[in-house]
Amino acid sequence: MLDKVLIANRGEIALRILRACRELGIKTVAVHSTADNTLKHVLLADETVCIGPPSSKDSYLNMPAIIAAAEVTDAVAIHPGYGFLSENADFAERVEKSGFVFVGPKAETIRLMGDKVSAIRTMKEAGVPCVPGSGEPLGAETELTRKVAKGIGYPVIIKASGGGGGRGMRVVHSEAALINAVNVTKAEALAAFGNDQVYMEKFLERPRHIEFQVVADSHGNVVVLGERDCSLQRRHQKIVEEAPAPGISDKQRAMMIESITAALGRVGYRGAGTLEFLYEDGRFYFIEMNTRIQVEHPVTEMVTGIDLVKLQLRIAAGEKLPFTQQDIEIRGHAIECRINAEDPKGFVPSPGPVRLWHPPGGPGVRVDSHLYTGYNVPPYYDSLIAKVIAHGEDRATAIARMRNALSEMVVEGIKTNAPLHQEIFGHAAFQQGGLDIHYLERRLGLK
Ligand code: MV4
Repeated sequence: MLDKVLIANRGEIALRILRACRELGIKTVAVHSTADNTLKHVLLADETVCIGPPSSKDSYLNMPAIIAAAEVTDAVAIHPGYGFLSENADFAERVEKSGFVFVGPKAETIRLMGDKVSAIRTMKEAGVPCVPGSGEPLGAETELTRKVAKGIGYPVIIKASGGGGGRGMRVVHSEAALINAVNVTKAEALAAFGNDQVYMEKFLERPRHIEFQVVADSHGNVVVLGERDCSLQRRHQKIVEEAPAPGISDKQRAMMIESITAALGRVGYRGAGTLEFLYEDGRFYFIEMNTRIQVEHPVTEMVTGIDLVKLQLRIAAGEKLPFTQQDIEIRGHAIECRINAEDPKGFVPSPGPVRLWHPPGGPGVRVDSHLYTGYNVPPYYDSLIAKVIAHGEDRATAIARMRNALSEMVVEGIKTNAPLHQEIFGHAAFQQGGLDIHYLERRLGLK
């Protein structure tokens, strides 16, 4: 097993990684900004290194500072968590060239999936269903671009190949607007990602967002751990996630697992990863792949009984997966609420001192949080302060447990979005399941 791991992140995921390390007998190094010396995992870590001022670009995104911290502490591996440098292929490469293990895929795989055109090509070639689209970058010949759009049928969406997660996209409803939209998206993509490649897809109007969790070891074994429905979101920020996705049949899941396994075997995938799909009218369409552990990984852990972060560390240490696809069983249903430090009216961040923190509990309830009474939520980073996860034998039980959990949770001193969650769970539409990605924004707009 790895001797010592440097945790290149903060907040709840840094604590989650620290706990996994402890279980495996791995020593821990916490790196943190000057605003974060009272973070719970920093207080618990075996060693700590301050890597810079509060601004992320000078601390959690500061590659030389992080690699230097690994050098002075004799860490053998770096876990990037999510966000920050987790999907930065140059960072993964520098980590490995400096002699450390990057807890994640090879740099070349991160690069392949970071380029959306090459990710889609890879999946399509292996038989993973993709959105009807250009299949390649749009060239300078406007006549051809018009022809491609006509073939797909309007509305279409223009996406930056270097984008993802909702950045660098533009919907086009008519041929009259097409070429200008392509040019504007290209210009924006060049400015934002240093890459002006764009591609075209059919725009799906009311899809759900369903993603498949995968794990693969460095010996060629790939296992798919089912799917999550993450459709409840606002401005590309997920709010509620659940597993399994309501209404997906075992047969359909099995077909998806087969093609995904083939695709990841072909690219020699290693580590944990997520394939994102849009799901509309009973069909899946691949859109992009994330090569990191995700915020919502606990719902998959609850229904499979597998600790994904420990597994990431085992894979990084060169171990084989301790199970096969046939061993995987989806047990019951799990739902996660992201609790953010923000005013539920207007979604304005609400940092500051936590006067009182009472996490919820009870059967099937899990709380992933770095909060403690007296902790001060800094204003510099994202506002996620806790994830409340409820598991039950079926979806109704998971919802009932989540409503109990939310009602007994106490956070004083800062505002949170818990009231928004309570409201969502009280709605018949949510209880029915299968809402599309625009549901929450439609509802918030109506109010
Ligand atoms: C789409 C789409 C409709 N049709 N692609 C946004 C985030 C990025 N991962 C892909 N996104 C979308 N791609 C086609 N062809 C609608 C979205 C989209 C979306 C997707 C998932 C979750 C939330 C979303 C919110 C708005 C738009």
